[in-house]
Amino acid sequence: MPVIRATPYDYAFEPARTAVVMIDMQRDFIEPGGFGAALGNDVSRLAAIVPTAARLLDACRRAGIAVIHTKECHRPDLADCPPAKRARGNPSLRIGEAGSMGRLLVDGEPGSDFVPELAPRDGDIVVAKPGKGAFYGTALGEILRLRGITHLLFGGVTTEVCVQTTMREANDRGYECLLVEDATESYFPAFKTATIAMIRAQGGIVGWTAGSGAVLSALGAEP
Ligand code: TIU
Repeated sequence: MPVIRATPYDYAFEPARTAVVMIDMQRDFIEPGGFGAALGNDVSRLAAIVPTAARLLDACRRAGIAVIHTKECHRPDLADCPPAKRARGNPSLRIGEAGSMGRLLVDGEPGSDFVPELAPRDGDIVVAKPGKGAFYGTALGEILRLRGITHLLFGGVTTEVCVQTTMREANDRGYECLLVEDATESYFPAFKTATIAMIRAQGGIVGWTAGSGAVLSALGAEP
């Protein structure tokens, strides 16, 4: 069984019972003119992890690990968007309003799509989610149950919002969760650091963390 040299201790997993969940690597969060920018964030930091995330997904596919991409988005009629979410932050553009990549955070619009380097491949699974956590309002739990998945590797954006929320949801559901430290990023470096620290504190209260190099070596891939 492969073992990742992780923190706070080694993480052993069976590839056939493991999925990698790449959270919300969408143009709306990573490129200028999208939802992340409308909230006032400097989005330039997030693009830096794209090559690492792509290497991680490729290695997982080769190892027989299921690849799941999530995307935060809403129906075009916004019937699944709580008014409180739409109003939050008094943004320059609200969810559903038109920006340079189409209507913000609306499924099917250019901004809701994945960055091209991380486009889903044949056999990957895409989960559209209306919330920050990927289990809320989605079939993710059923998808994992039908495949007998017990272990989840996480990457994506942003570390302390959708990634952490989803990891906490998964941890409470009994999954063994590991965050790939250099395959996740935040608009706020201190929040990323704090999130990694709080996940693995107290003996791994939410799960494990490891660098992508440790994951790739466990998979027998070139770091
Ligand atoms: N604002 C922010 O940091 N994140 C989000 O709104 N969504 C995700 O993290 N995907």
